[in-house]
Amino acid sequence: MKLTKKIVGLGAVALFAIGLAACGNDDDKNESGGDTTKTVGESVDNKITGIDPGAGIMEATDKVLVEYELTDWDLTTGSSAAMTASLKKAYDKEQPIIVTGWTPHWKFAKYDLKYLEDPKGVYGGEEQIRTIGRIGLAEDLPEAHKILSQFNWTEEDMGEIMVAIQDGEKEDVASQNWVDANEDKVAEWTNGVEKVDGDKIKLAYVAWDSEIASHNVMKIVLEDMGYKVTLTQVEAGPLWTAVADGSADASLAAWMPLTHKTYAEKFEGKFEELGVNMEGVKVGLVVPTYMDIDSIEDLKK
Ligand code: PBE
Repeated sequence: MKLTKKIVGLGAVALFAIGLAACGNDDDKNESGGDTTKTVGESVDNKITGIDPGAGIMEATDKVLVEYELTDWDLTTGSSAAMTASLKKAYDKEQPIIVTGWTPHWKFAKYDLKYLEDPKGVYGGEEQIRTIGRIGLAEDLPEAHKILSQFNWTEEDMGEIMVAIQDGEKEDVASQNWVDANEDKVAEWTNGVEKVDGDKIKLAYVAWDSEIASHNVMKIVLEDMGYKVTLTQVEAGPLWTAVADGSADASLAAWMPLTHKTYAEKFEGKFEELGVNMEGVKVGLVVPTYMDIDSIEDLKK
């Protein structure tokens, strides 16, 4: 990732970009992040704060515990919102915490955080977010199929919406503001598409901050093209099942090639890949920069 490229714009966008630039930066250690006589494990009760059990990052983190021989460690389950609440609580008191984290996410704009290095590569490298559709979508809803296939944006785009929502803006308002300010981008997605007259389409998503932003934007774009759009919020497993059995038309939430590999393999042949909607995304273990550790290997000490 070219870090300089990330530092663009002003305000929330710049903050967000700087947050991204800080990923993997290991020369910004501050305080020790807790009692120096304790090991990292002792300082966090051998606990990694996870999210919803169906998330790909949870499966990968279970694998991390095995591969790095962190046998006496636990990964707690909860939700994306509970994870960020725990992170805030710890961060405000400068207490140690280890969370399952991902980019793009507003937490890098709000807090000084870093990814722990993953020398074994369990979390993979740069991931992509891909759009998936049910079999038959191209025939049944060709205009939507085209929009969904043409949809792609950047971490900075998504970051603007996530930060606005985190700052208290309603999801639909933050998304509408972005759409209004980015007509050129939206015009690329709708290029060559005819308006429809109230056709129904159902998009499935998980309540991850990144996916809340993307699905709310797509809802507005499809509505502006004449669709009646339903957003259904589900867990990751039911999301893939819904696209595979046709009860949802599409989702913008397929993190590949690694994060959702198990789902993609399970439903192989039962969905259509409609293209990459974002490049260079990432998942891993994230800690505040005040913690004096750099690598997942350091958790063993
Ligand atoms: N996430 C955000 C998801 C994909 C999007 C990293 C939490 C996951 O782990 O499945």
